[in-house]
Amino acid sequence: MFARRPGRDNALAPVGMGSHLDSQPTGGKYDGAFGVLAALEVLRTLNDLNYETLRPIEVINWTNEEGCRFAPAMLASGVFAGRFDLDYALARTAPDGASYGAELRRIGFAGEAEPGDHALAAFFECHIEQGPILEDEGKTIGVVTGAQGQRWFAVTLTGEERHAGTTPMPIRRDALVAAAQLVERIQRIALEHAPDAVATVGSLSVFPDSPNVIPGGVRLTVDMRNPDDSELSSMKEALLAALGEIAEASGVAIEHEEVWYTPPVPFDPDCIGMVREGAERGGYPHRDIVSGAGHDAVNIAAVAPAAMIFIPCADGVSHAEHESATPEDVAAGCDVLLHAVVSAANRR
Ligand code: HGY
Ligand code: MN
Ligand code: MN
Repeated sequence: MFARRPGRDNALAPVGMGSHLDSQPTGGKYDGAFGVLAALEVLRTLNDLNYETLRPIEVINWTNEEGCRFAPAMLASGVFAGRFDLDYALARTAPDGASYGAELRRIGFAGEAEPGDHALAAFFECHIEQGPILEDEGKTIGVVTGAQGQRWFAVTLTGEERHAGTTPMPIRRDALVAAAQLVERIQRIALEHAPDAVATVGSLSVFPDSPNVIPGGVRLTVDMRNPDDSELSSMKEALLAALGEIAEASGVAIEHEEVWYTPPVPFDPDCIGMVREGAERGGYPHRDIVSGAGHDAVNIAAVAPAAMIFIPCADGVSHAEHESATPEDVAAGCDVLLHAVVSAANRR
């Protein structure tokens, strides 16, 4: 969704700013929404000041950033940036069977624009850090220099459903026991790739999910991340080795699909500089930081100069309902966004 404010020369490509409005099942009020509202606040401020930029500027809301209902994450910005084709994205289905395309049509979000025919001169995204670094260091602004790489997997374990009371332990092929061993191995892979690796099994379903049936099937997700691409590959290799070892030892069949790979992405040095100038001009304590979370700006960086502005969040908590940020930090983020966007929009 693009909301456009004309500039003096509307033949020039616009400067975009925004984030996403979708959330997690127990998400907070700031992840995504802060970035879209900050962009709207910049627009309103420019209108209040009757200030005209050379280039048009646009407030952008990217749909399906979280990827928890329709995997993978950052789906719409990925289509915009040509990292996913449109048919692939529209066909993505949720656990309840709904397709992304049908849902977009149902809520009136299915636009007619062709992906790729909307040039951006630059893109800036304001976001809470979603981690503890800025708060721990007493910094108000994170000058985001890039984002770490991610690999997502869907793993299916198939054992044998049998009676929980009559089946002797040695002959069982219990998919949930194999899955439990895998979850522990995945955590060990991250710890073995310290200090920067992270890995999470965030979703796990058991079939037939009955108290007195030995689980015949388990489906689980793996989210692996690392700022270093070769380390991320090494984590993937360790995962594949673990799948083979556990399948061999347990007699449970294990299949996996690599759902998504996004490499570490550096942001644009000029845009980073405009963010840093905005922080300095506002007198905000700031530091460079690499994003641990994925963001739409990471996809947009493939087709336009992009950068991000972080503000602290309480205890570094995000993807949880008690996620919060202070009004002062939110205002500082809006202020730096204003300066970065105006600086970019006044460049021919
Ligand atoms: O998962 C992420 O990094 C983002 O918050 N969607
Ligand atoms: Mn987000
Ligand atoms: Mn998020």
